Amino acid sequence: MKIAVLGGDGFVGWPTSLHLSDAGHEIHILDNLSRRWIDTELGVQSLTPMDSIQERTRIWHAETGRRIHFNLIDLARDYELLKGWLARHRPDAIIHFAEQRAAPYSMKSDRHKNYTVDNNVNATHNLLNALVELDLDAHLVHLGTMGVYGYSTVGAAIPEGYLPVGIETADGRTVSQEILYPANPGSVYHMTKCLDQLLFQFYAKNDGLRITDLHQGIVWGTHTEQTRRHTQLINRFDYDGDYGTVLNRFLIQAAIGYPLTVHGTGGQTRAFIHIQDSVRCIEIALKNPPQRGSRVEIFNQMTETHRVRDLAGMIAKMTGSQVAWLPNPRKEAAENELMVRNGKFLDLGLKPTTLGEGLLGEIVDVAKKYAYRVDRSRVPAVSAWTRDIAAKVEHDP
Ligand code: USQ
Repeated sequence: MKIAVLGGDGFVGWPTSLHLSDAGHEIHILDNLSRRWIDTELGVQSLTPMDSIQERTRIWHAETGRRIHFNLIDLARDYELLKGWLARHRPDAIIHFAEQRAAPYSMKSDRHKNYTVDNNVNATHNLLNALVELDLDAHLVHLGTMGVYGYSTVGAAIPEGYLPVGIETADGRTVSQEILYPANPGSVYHMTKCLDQLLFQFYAKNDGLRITDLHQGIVWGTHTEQTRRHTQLINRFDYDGDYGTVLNRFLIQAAIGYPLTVHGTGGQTRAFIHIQDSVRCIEIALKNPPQRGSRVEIFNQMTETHRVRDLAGMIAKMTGSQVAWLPNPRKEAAENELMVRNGKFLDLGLKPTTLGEGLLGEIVDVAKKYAYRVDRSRVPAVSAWTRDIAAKVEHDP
């Protein structure tokens, strides 16, 4: 297939591009390199040294003989460029990762909230709009988030996207219907993914676009089979308080002797998936497109759930690290249960990579190798969800 990977320079986009290129697909990355600019804005860098996208693709070609094409396009701002590119190339499938993905970054200031909404919602809408205008029947696979469901304290099993409900009619009968699971975002970033869902629902219904939305949990790990092939193919690995995600942060903190930063009681339960499984899921989704005219296909892309304090306890035991119990900069339930249905990917052949398989140690080793690149002052998470919380966090950082 000819596949456009929008946001193919990012943490999941890059290993996905390599994985699909390796599987024989023709890959075209479209990216505005905003993630690299945000590093510059925040004054942080990936733990792992990353080369330019052009250099990465050159190395991939030297290693494998396969080409990955790169196009500098801003989906949210350059509608005509995007449309022109799609008109010329008419890809069979499009994978959409091109969104600002960090919840803390999206809550940093009014400017960051505006940026996240403008960037994410416009990027998605520009893409859908162009597909209709060009009468392009490419299968669109979008990287969404488990966070669209919210983290209620009830703990009822979360279905894959749709919830059956019974509605009473005027004549007293009850009719059943499946609706999009009620959105309950926990940050401006998560809210943009909820808005994406509505855009997808409309364009699938109105124009028959074929869309798959992947509700992904928190990704951990850094290497995949392909990024291991050459040091310059290495994936990015974030540790800072905005972009570093919880399990990867704990592993890096353990490697540099920094107390593990648990927010609040650590009673938050979240869904997780290893980066290798993430790229496999995307490939499985590509192989199983919905029919034209059917509703948006939704998968829960996660393999296990864990409580934050249990993860900290496991890593502390493994590495001898201390745990720091910090005031929570976020507005979120202190404790929640989480049960998630993920049978669709399992039925299609996904074999989950779980936490206990020695991979945690490998990640600590990667982190130790590059520990000299860590700026310890950038480890604390300082973006607060409200002014009141900011005042508390500043008082007791
Ligand atoms: N947390 C800590 N200590 C830390 C960092 C985080 O206790 O040092 C806690 C947070 O308070 C939160 C949980 O860990 O309760 C998860 O935080 P996270 O930063 O690992 O994940 P999140 O902000 O939810 O976002 C990440 C990705 C996002 C993706 C989402 C999937 O950045 O792109 O959509 O995970 S999910 O969480 O399932 O919505």
